[in-house]
Amino acid sequence: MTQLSEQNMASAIVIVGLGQTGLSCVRYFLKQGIVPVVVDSRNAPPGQDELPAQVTLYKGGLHPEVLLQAKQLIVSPGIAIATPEIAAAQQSGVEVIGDIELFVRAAKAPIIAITGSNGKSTVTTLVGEMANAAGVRTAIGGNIGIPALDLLDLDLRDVADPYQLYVLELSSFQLETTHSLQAVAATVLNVSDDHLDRYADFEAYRQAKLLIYQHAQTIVTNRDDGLTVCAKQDGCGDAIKHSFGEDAADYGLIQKQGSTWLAYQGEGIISADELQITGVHNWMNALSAIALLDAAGVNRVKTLPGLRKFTGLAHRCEFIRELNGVRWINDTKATNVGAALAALDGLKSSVKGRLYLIAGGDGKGADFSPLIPALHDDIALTYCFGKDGGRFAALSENTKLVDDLDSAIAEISQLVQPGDWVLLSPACASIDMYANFMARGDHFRALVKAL
Ligand code: UMA
Ligand code: ADP
Repeated sequence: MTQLSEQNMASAIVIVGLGQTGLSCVRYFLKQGIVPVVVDSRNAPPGQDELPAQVTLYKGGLHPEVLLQAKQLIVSPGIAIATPEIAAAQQSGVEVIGDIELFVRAAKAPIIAITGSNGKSTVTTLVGEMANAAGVRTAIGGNIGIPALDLLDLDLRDVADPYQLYVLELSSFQLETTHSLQAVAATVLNVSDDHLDRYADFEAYRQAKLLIYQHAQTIVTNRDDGLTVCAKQDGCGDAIKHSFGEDAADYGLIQKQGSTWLAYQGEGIISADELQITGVHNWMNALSAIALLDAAGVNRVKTLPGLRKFTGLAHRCEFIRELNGVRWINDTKATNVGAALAALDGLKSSVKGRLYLIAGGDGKGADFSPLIPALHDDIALTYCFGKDGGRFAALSENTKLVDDLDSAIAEISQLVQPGDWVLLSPACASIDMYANFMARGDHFRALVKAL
């Protein structure tokens, strides 16, 4: 472990966590001539090989002696600010913020801010593509996997052509350490059980999400999910309010010329038939994107080519192949119950034969019971694996517990008939068996392609 030196102990800026976020914070400070120090609880944090030599890393613990002497802690989203060492520093007067707070203090363009339990990455990408289609130079980042501070780079290097709009996907963890966000438009897309291993209860998780509305110019809520609605006491009394939903009010759906249309206050904007993304949940994603861009003042007509072209993201209800009349779908990004339910609801009307589900992994403390009706009604058989595979298998008699994805696919491939579909939509995180959800999806794809 690195020894504390007098010089490093004097560092005012301490970055807690050396993942993607920590490294982006290091780059940000070094560009301004400030040398931070980094603390990480792990013995071998992932980014240590990329850390510039002048930055000292204290690893193998959270080193309270380093945290207590700091002026500012920049805490990575993977670490709870309630962690005793961080809470103690905060109580002694050290400022505790996250990378998004640094970003919003420095950003020179308006910010569209997006959170929710599901659909964040889809809507963030879609808003970015629609804004760019309209000729607005737009950058997307945040929880989507592009650290927000890295987006500021281009502004500094290329001041002649700076970004005109930022679109940030924000997690509840990031919102907890952000205080100065003043989004031009903010949305909570939906709220369902997630990350209950990190929060005292569901309401605490929801309240963290609602922080996105604070000081926003316009807020966009989901009419079909009352949990996204912000009350005055949640800090959004003065914001302009819009909503999206399946009825015809405000941003909604109407029937026109025999088709479903996405509409604003009853006026059709675009027919759902023109979209390449499918399922009602994706129509809601598109409506929220339109509402956010309207609020940001982007010319709606010019954004629509971006919406028409959008084919969705990999790992979200991604079609892998059709083999002997059987369709194989990768929805590894369904890391919670709400996302798996949306996939089952969205796909079931298209399945001509039977649907096989593959689920399980780390359930993050969630209650799986909302899935019970779907497991009985819509699914031929559910194969379960991973840390919470047993808990999943107990939900229904229609389930089979297997060791891993390889066994699930090997067994299912012997059972399927033409017209059947096989869906990986785990309702769980992947970290018990994979580096991340993408590795799980890549494994599924490779196994299915090898059939
Ligand atoms: N960790 C330690 N000790 C430390 C620091 C971190 O054990 O001292 C662990 C954390 O508990 C966590 C892991 O390291 O399990 C990664 O945490 P991190 O904060 O270092 O993560 P980053 O690599 O910086 O990635 C984070 C987001 N990760 C989390 O919030 C856990 C990424 O979202 C995000 O893309 C990235 O910043 C850029 O903004 C990922 C995620 O899973 C995709 N997010 C959750 C979600 O979407 O459900 C919220
Ligand atoms: P997030 O970034 O919030 O995890 P993604 O866009 O990556 O969201 O999608 C994650 C999962 O949620 C996928 O399985 C996808 O099919 C599902 N999903 C996408 N949009 C919605 C929505 N509006 N409501 C519920 N589930 C959704």
